[in-house]
Amino acid sequence: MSGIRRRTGLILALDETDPERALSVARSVNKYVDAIKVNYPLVLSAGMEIVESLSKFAPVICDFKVADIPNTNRLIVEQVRKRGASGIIAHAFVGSDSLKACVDAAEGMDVFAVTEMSHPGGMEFTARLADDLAETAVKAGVSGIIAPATRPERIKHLRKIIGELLILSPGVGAQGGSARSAIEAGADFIIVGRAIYKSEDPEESARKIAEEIGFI
Ligand code: OMP
Repeated sequence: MSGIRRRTGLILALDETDPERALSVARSVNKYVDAIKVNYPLVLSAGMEIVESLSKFAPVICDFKVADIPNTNRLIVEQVRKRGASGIIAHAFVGSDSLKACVDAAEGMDVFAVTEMSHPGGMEFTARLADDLAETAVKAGVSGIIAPATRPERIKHLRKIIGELLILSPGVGAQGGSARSAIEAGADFIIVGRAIYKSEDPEESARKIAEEIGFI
């Protein structure tokens, strides 16, 4: 079960480093997104306060790709939870104990585990390990996994391993993937960054992608 409700199926990856612009993009695309994902670029420029500010528009997922020993992972997840985030992204390659530590510390917040990464370098190591990473994620009790929209056939394959868990899929637009193909392959949510926040009209770009996803 996840705390993020699917309405449009679109998650905004807000990697904008100007805090004012980040808030203005969030405000304008608000009605087309089910969650906002923040990563280091924005948090390092705006501070963790941005999580609370963005939560007014949509549930926030902290994409910190947590990848450490269990104790450090737990401490990170606790801090993120205290800031009111709804979800956190962690790496599974550090091992089942580390990933489980994230789930245990999440207390209702969603944990999403990275499997095969969407960029070309994702083929070098993560693709080879993706099946094991997905299995580890299931056993750890995560809410879902991150799988590449740039390789829809891999979404289809990973779906067989994770069953009903959620698939969040980045790589649409700037990385060349298509929202429709990822959804048809079995993704539940599409993660989109530059094609929205760098667009001259973020609201219209978000609307078009939400329409392509097809849940509204
Ligand atoms: P755009 O390429 O600008 O749409 O952004 C994609 C977003 O998804 C960025 O925030 C990435 O950090 C993130 N991402 C990937 O692109 N590929 C992955 O394999 C995993 C992630 C992620 O964990 O969200």
